[in-house]
Parts: sequence; structure tokens; C-alpha cells
Amino acid sequence: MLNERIVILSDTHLGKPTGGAVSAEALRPLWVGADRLVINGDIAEVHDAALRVAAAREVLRIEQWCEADGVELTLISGNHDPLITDRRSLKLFDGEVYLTHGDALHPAISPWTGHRDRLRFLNKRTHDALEPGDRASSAGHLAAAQYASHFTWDEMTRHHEASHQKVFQKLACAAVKSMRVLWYWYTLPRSAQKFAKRYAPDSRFFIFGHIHRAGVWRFGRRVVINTGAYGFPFRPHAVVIDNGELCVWPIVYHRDTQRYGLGAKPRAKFDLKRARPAVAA
Ligand SMILES: [Mn+2]
Repeated sequence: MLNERIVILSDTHLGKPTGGAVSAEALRPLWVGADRLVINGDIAEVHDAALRVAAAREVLRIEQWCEADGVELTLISGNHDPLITDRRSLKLFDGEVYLTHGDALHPAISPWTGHRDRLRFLNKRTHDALEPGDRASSAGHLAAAQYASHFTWDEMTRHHEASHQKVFQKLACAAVKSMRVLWYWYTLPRSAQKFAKRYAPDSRFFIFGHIHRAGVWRFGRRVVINTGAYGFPFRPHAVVIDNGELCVWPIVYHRDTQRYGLGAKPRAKFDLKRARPAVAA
């Protein structure tokens, strides 16, 4: 498995007119030549009734091309595509690398949004309804966030109300939201480390998306990596594991070919083999 090439992306938000990756087709160069592609949540805007068809079509395109390119595709669900799969996390290399979208890192799922209170309430209610054994498990924790996202989108679709805010109210809300985003950009990498300590204690690499802030942080022996976003602040990243090396690459968009590709050099590089015992048990 160490000689496999695995490409990890997240938050492509396909189907979104602006703020997501341009298209499934534009992403294709990123996985060509790989053995496996993992998309760590929010692959497409399937939560939004108005965008669902376009989003689903892009997901199918990725599936078709992966099949044509001989690449095994693994999807992990995020808060914009909570029911696309029940896979909420993935362990690679005997748990040395752990991936999850990141929506389960905070009780309010997306605490910077206007519906954070509803998300927090539904997350708690779903979690409380689990069997005691599941409640303490990572699977229970991840499933509660998954269904809370789904219920919240469902409610928002059914009770959609137009905003009657005046311009200055909208501006004030946007300003407060920006402050919240900055706060969670700052605090959520540490929340990721707390989550990893509790639910993936053996992981040396914890990879998430969701907050849209690309970065590499070290907490003791663990490296926490965020793969960023194609929309604001426009710094998408890929994690590529190849030949025992884990690299964090910036993704660049080539306007001439209208395709994405890896940047000129990796932002960070780690040796996976070094963490393993010299002699296999
Ligand atoms: Mn998300």
C-alpha cells in the first residue's frame, strides 16, 4: 500500500455557480496517474434543491472519469452532501493518517453561519437519541453531525423565507460573520487536534477541510492539515501520498487550459516510512 499514489481533495462544492471548483472536468488532471482519489466532504452542492441536479451530474462525471482513468474513488460526506455516503471518516496506513470532513469538530457544525443555533440543537438532539454505546463512539459523533446537517437543510428548504433585512443590517451581519470566520479559522485547527486525540489517538496526520482555510499545523507529534477551498480565500490544496511520502500541494488553476494542477513545489513534505518500525512485525 505504501507504493500507491493517493490524492486527497476536499470542498470542491461542484454545482455552485461561484465559489466552488470550476467543474469536475477541470479537476481531472489532479487524479490522472493516481491509484486512488479521496474527496473529503463537500464534493458537490447536493444539499441545495436548486443546485442538486447540476451538482449530482458533476459527481457522476467524477465517478465516470475515475473509472475510465483506473482510479479508485472514495467519497467522505460533508455538511453540504451529508447523505451522499455514510462514510464519515477514513483511516489509511493502519490509522497513521486519519481523514474526516471537519463538520463534527464543533457542536454547531458551521458555527460561523446564521443557522448555527439550529445546527447545534439538532446535533445535540440527534446525538442524545443514539444508543449509549454509540453516543461515546466516533461513529456516533460523526453520524449525529451528518443527520443534523441534513435536517437543517431540509428545514431551510421547506421553510424558506426571503430576507427582509435592510442594507445596513445585511452589512452588519456580513461584518459579524467575517469576524466569526476569522475566529474559527484560528481555533478549529486546535479543535481538530482535540478530536484526533479522542477519536484517532494513533493518527500522526489528521486531514480535514470544511473551514476553507488551508494550512499545516503541528501539535506535538501530530500534524493537522487542512485542504482549503476553491472559493474564498482561493487557496485549494491537495494531499498526495506517494511512495511513502505525504506532501501537501497548493493547487493552481491554469486559465489557458482551464484545468487545475499541482503547484510548482509542495508546501510541506513528510516521510511516512520513518514513523513505522524498521522491521515489520
Ligand atoms: Mn463543509
